Amino acid sequence: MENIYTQFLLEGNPVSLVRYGNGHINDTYLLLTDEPHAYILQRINSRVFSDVPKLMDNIIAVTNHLRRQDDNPRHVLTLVPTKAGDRYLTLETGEYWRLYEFVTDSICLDKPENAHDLMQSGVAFGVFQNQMADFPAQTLVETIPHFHDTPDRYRQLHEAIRENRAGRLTSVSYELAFYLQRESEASALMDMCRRGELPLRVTHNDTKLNNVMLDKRLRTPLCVIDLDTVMPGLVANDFGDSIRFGASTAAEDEKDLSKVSLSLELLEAFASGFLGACGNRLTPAELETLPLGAKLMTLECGVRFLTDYLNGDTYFHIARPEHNLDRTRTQMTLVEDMERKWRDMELIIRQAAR
Ligand code: ADP
Ligand code: GN1
Ligand code: MG
Repeated sequence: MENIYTQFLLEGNPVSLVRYGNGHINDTYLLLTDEPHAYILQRINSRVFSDVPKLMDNIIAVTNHLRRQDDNPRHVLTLVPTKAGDRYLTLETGEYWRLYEFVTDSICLDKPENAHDLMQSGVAFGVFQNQMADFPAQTLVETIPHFHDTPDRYRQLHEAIRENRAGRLTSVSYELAFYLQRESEASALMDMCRRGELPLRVTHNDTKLNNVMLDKRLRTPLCVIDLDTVMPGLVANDFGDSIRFGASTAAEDEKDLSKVSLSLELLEAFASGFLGACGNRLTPAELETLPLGAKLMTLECGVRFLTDYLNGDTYFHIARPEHNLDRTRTQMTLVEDMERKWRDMELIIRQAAR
């Protein structure tokens, strides 16, 4: 790895390099130096992202735009150039590497310790929504086409069923039945968008709590990270993915499903943080779709985990053989709990919107 990081313009001498974080897509490392200066080194997943140079153009454009509005270095992801003057490293092997400044004095959470943490992540994504509102969306490349096209995710699930590449089909009949029962609901948001009832905005599209950095001491938002999927999209999806991940009472891969439920307190916290930061931008129709965003993002993510399990775990990083199946099941439990709590979800979100 030395041949990778020494090609970047580092401050200080590297002293250690370790695998870092819990992202499911890129290979991420923490690089420490003998200066008080740390970096995040990433191999970009070029199986998932078919055009990495265009993806990096997106990130450069988005971070430049954010920096023009707030130049505090802790508030925007900062790429460190290579010694050759490039914004990222391209190897002859076809690998792409990038180096980010480690956001100083920050923490990144996989689980909120309390409602305040989740509220602050809502503020971070709401501020991001505001800061990107005047960005020319049509200049962004779709880094993953049909990323939150839930019916297309079902199409991919059907393909995985037909191919049964890992020979796991018969072992997941219960889970499959659950997801197929809800297939007719999958297109609701896409249909509204097609009918012109919802605006396409610049959205983050991967609004998990662990894609936000908070100040280590104050637990206030610093910046939004993981900008690989910033694309035109629906605000309900950004809202919904945060709820799916952050307002669950258990981890995304919890094995004990009795621990998994939707916390209405956490939903309220995220909604008030997010809507407090960007609510007045949203149309009445968008506000009405936020509960649906939470349910469809959870359903869609479950479909994606199940598809990947059937395909033999080729997309999401896994740490154990049944990892994607465990994730599939937590999303089912969460969807069911949202169905039970639907009225309360609507009331809480309407209240927060006021
Ligand atoms: P993935 O697409 O695999 O999720 P991320 O870009 O989200 O990759 O990075 C994975 C993890 O690395 C994050 O969840 C966070 O913990 C950490 N991380 C990424 N970028 C930074 C940064 N600039 N400063 C501090 N931590 C970071
Ligand atoms: C991936 O990269 P990461 O871990 O932040 C995935 C998201 C999923 C999420 C599920 C590019 O996010 O879409 O919702 O896992 N990112 C991509 O945890 O597919
Ligand atoms: Mg991430």
